[in-house]
Amino acid sequence: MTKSIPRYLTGVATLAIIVSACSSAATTAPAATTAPAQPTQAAAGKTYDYKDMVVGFIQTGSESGWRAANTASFKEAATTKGVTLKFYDAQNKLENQVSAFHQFNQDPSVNVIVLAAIDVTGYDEVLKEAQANHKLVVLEDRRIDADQSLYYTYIGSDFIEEGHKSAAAMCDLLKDSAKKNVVEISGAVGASAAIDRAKGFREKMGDCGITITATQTGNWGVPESKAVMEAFLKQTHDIQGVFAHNDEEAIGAIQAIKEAGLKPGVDIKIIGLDATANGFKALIAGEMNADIECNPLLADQVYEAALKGLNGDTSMPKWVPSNEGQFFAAQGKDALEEILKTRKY
Ligand code: GYE
Repeated sequence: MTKSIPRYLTGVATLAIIVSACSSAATTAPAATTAPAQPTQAAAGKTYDYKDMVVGFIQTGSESGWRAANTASFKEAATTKGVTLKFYDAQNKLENQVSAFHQFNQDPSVNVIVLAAIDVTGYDEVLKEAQANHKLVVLEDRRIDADQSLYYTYIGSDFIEEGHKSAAAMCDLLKDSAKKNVVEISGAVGASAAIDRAKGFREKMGDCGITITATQTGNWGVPESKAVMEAFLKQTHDIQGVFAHNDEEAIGAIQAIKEAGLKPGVDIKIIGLDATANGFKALIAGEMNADIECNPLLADQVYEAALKGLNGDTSMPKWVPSNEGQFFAAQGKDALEEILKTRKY
């Protein structure tokens, strides 16, 4: 039974999907075939184990250190648990994610689909298709604006809370500054991480009278964020702080500030997000003042949740927020170097 697939779903030709763990390596998408097996609770009496789990994993792309750590956690945990992982890198294109999702829906071997959503919308059709094909869907990293009945659970950070923490940290950094003009280098437009961090920061910035005087996306990357900060500095040097939505964006801003003859972390306070190794190095150098952690190591929680779902567990909450901390240059070089030694990303 071949379904008529919407035009935009046929746009992208065969997708490159990397298969790993206990099945032999292959690199091309499985062809769409007849109606898939019925994995979840429908398979009465069957108790699933990790070796029965075939996961179609739809990653955003490879845009940052955080993303690399997130991808590595899924590949490593799949090998450790014996999960068959079909990994797809969407190169940060929504249409690629939707096409891969459709292909996994049509793949009879896949019983779990994990999505790290590039955007908050655009997945309803393939989510409904997954439900019709008895695929268990787990969201990781980023939330989406879809009916919760269309996915099993979401495991990811409270990005609004990260925005709150960022504003509180900036308020503290600017407590002795008469002026509190802050520029924002935001994440990719449409990403829940960017939308919610921006919202959280704005909810708390009024506590100390911070004003966001300029905002623009740096698309999670160093070079683009450097160019954004150069443009901000061309406009004015009356900037007391930078709120960057991830470490790469903060590092781009730091480079531009230095090239403008100013001292990052001193003349202009810098806050980053993720707390990756590169973020720590900027903290240790005193060029970044605060780094709000966002945990990329989500694979174990996601696979555990998926196994519960395959075995019919209906007690799983719809959102499992990650546990996260924050780090400050003020903690001192030695202390931060000790912490850095203990971190996996
Ligand atoms: O902050 C950024 C990555 O979704 C939390 O995406 C993630 C964000 C992270 O590109 O570095």
